Amino acid sequence: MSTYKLLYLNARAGAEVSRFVFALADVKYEDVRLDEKEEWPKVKPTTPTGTLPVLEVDGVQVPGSGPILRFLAERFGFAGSNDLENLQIACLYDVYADLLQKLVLCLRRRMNPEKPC
Ligand SMILES: N[C@@H](CCC(=O)N[C@@H](CS)C(=O)NCC(=O)O)C(=O)O
Repeated sequence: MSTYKLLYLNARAGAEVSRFVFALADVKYEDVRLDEKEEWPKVKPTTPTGTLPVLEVDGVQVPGSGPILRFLAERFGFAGSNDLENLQIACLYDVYADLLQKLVLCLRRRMNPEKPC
């Protein structure tokens, strides 16, 4: 049986939908939530692209919220049943990712109005 470790910051954002997929599939995984100031700077150089989320599957590290989500959906039976359905799912994810990015920008501006994004 495969082992899974999902690395992200202590936040929902880019890892939450993957966490939902693990929960929906009832598959055990290690949900690693790194402290952004204390832990992440030490872990960052050990990741493939220096960004989170990272999924470790049987010791293989893969970065990218979209690719991770697609992989988990396919592996656990939540992918579309044909290429058109997969395209529609990919489009929905794109809209979600764009909205999330805008939301994060708005929140950052609100928290730090004087600091450029
Ligand atoms: N398009 C990438 C974006 C990755 C990204 O920028 N992740 C942020 C967290 S949402 C990150 O790693 N921030 C910490 C850093 O860049 O050091 C994805 O969706 O995985």
